Order: sequence, then C-alpha cells, then structure tokens
Amino acid sequence: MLNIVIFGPPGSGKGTQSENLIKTYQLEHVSTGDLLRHEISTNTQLGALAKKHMDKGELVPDEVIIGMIDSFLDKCSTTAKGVIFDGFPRTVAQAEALNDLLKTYNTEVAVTLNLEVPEDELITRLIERGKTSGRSDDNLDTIKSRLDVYNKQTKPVLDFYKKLGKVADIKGVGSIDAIFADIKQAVDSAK
Ligand code: B4P
Repeated sequence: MLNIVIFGPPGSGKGTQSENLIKTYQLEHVSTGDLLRHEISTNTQLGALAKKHMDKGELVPDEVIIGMIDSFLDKCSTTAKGVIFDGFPRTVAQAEALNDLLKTYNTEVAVTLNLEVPEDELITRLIERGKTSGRSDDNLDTIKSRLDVYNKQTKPVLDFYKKLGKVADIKGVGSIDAIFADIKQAVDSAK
C-alpha cells in the first residue's frame, strides 16, 4: 500500500493538494477536518464536542480522532491501494497510534509531505477562504490560535517522521500545479 501523510500548518494546501493526489494515484482519502465538519453538520454528539474545540482553534482530543481513523481503516483496508491522510496525524500520540494501526495491516507510512508556507501567507489565504467558506474557524483570532497550536502540538510530528527518514519538504508557495509537480516527484521516489 502507498500511504501518504499530507502535513502542514492550517491553510498550507493540504486539502487542495489532496484532490490532486486522489486524481493521480487513485488512493483512498481521509481528512479528519472533513469528518469532524460532517459530524457537526449532522448534529451528532461527537460533532457537538468537536465544535467546542474547533471554534477555539484547539485540537479535538486524540482518542476521538484515533477512533475515527481506526473505523475508516476498518472499512477500506481490503480494497485500498493506499491512503492519503489529510490533516492527520496532528500530535505525536496520533502519529504513534497510526504506526500501530498500520502495522496491523502489514503496512506503513511511505512519505510525509511537509508543505512549507510562511505565516503571513497562511493568514491571507485563510481570511480569504473565510469570506466564502462559512467555516467558523476561518477568522483572525481563531486562525492565530490554530497557528499557535500547530507550532506547539503539531510540528513535533515532523521530528517523529524525520527519525524514520520519511519526510519530504515541499515549498508550498506558488501555483497549485507547480507545487503538485514537486509533490508528485516526492511520492514517486517514495514508492
Ligand atoms: P482542517 O480541516 O485540516 O483544516 P486546515 O488545516 O485549515 O487545512 P485545509 O486542508 O482545510 O486547508 P488548505 O490548506 O487546503 O482542520 C480544521 C480543524 O479541525 C483543526 O483546526 C482542528 O480543530 C480539527 N482537526 C482536524 N484534524 C484533527 C486532528 N487530526 N486532531 C485534532 N484535531 C483535528 O487550504 C487553505 C486555503 O488556501 C484554501 O482556500 C485554498 O484554496 C488556498 N490555497 C491552497 N493552496 C494554495 C496556493 N498554492 N496558493 C494560494 N492559495 C492556496
């Protein structure tokens, strides 16, 4: 299986480039952010819990997220050629859990694509998206909290994958197609 983690701060292009990855490699795709927003829009108990955290720019507790990934893998593992993990893992505990879960399917992460984008560009993109997205977390105060949470809780995940030799740094500024060309090169050499 070709398992890819698409990694980066909020607004770095994870969701955007995941769409290109899906088209090119026909892999399964899981976005924890999308799963959580689905729970919120369908008014589930999990959605209510997630909303409390997401509106403040905080991470949703690890056990909730790991449970969602566990059920996702349970449903797709027999047919999938591989999985794109979009916005997951976001903590070292999530990365360790993913390793353990993938081991049970005799597979592992092939590459972590680390999208690098300067903070002022991230803020500009998310404010712009906020004008049309209807997302309650795309406002300046929440964006600043999300960036802070990324630097403190999520960035250490990179060291976890660096120790395993599984990180490809990708310059995430420029045209979506030019960025994807670099992504494709990194994925093809990890295959
Ligand atoms: P996510 O849904 O993952 O949201 P995100 O970080 O903002 O990234 P997204 O993929 O949506 O945006 P993209 O960079 O593609 O998470 C939302 C929240 O859910 C988190 O804050 C957290 O509370 C919770 N959550 C999710 N996963 C979790 C986990 N594992 N553990 C705990 N909590 C979790 O794009 C942003 C914008 O940039 C778009 O408008 C796009 O059009 C634009 N853009 C993209 N590429 C561009 C380029 N090259 N140039 C110009 N603009 C570009």
